[in-house]
Amino acid sequence: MNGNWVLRTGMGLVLASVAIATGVACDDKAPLANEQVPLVAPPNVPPALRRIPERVVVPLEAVEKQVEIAPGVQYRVWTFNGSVPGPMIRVKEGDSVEIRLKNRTDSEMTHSIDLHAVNGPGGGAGATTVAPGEEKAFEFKALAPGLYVYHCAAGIVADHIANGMYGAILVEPSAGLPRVDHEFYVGQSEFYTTGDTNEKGLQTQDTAKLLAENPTYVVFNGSTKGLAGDNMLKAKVGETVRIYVANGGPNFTSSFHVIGEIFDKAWNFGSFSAPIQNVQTVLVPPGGAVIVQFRVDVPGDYKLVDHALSRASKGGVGILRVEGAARPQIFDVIGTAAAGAATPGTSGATATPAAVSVPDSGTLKVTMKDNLFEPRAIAAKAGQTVTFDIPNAGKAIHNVRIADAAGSYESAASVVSDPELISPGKTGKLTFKAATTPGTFKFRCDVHPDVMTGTIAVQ
Ligand SMILES: [Cu+2]
Repeated sequence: MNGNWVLRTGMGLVLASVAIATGVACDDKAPLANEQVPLVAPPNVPPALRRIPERVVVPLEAVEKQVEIAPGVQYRVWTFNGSVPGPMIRVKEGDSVEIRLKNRTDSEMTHSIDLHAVNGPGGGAGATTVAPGEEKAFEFKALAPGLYVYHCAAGIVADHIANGMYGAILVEPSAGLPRVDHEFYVGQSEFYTTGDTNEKGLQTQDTAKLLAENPTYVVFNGSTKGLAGDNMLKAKVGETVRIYVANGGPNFTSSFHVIGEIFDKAWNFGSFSAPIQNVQTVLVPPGGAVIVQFRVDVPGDYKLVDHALSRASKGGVGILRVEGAARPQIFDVIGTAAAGAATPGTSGATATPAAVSVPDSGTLKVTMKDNLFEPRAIAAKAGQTVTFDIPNAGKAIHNVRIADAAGSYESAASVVSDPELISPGKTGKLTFKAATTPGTFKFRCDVHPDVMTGTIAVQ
């Protein structure tokens, strides 16, 4: 949401129409317009384009800034226009595209841009190598439709990409693309930090890990929360979703997969030749892209992952939340009505195991295994100060978050374990004061919200 919205003036369309009407050729020497393309930060995608090629201007800025790449983990990213990945650039087949790259005066590094959509030396990198405070530009003809990666190509290139300098440029085919309900832009990339995964504080790049291709984080859209929490993707039952997936790498090929969905269509390697159909997982190489499209049929949370799933514990999990009415003719859990265990805290008393009471000391061990808590039904006394000791005995990262009195995990009144994400073998803590009046509170693991749930009955 923090990208630039450079508004289209409409002038381009008018001039282009005049040119066609009067038979003026759309060649490089007679540019039709100098319209700035709209640039929006991920996961947003700029709107579909006019049908007539134009001359367009893409204003980019190299911005170095400190951001949070995981809860409590700060890192100085290098970016195009302030986001990781940089904004998705959308141009039309046949457009003449002027790329302007300005390097902010407060930058420490020289940067550049190599766009894989360019036919020309270095993809434009040589023409745009800019020291702090400099601005340079070049122009290219968007000859071939497709989804392409762009990246900084200054210095040690892997270094600049691993710090966040990559993005996607869509060269829309002349005939346009079929309309869908939602278009999203997802970038996968790695961070190589001196500290271990989830080690808090300001981290710097670990060059040895970078050269060994041993990342500390593998993330979507620049952080472990790039597509989760406030940044999760949303759609409604019956809608169509298209995702433009770009892999900055710099090193890992992504086995991109949406858990619980089948891609109705996938345009492999970002090429708009005939799509393949009914695909489970697509390969997205570093410096490459894929477009996937599917209809969501059943409500629920769908996880976006790199199916090399060890990477999920390094942050690479996103959420697509689908809302709407259940479709039991497509997906039905047998016996849900009787068990009720899927919604703890409501009518699930008969299926929930006997509650374990918090001792008078107030401290209770709540062990996190992969996919469940033990115990998961807990009883506490009204007003009691309770501390959960939370060892992670599983192989995945987990946490514990207790919902607020209204059952919401999103509100500020929900309480979360410390650390917020607990690695396998580590132990977290969560101290809270039980409500002063009886009631039932839900808790869950934010990473596995569908399966790792429990209840605290305040008596
Ligand atoms: Cu750079």
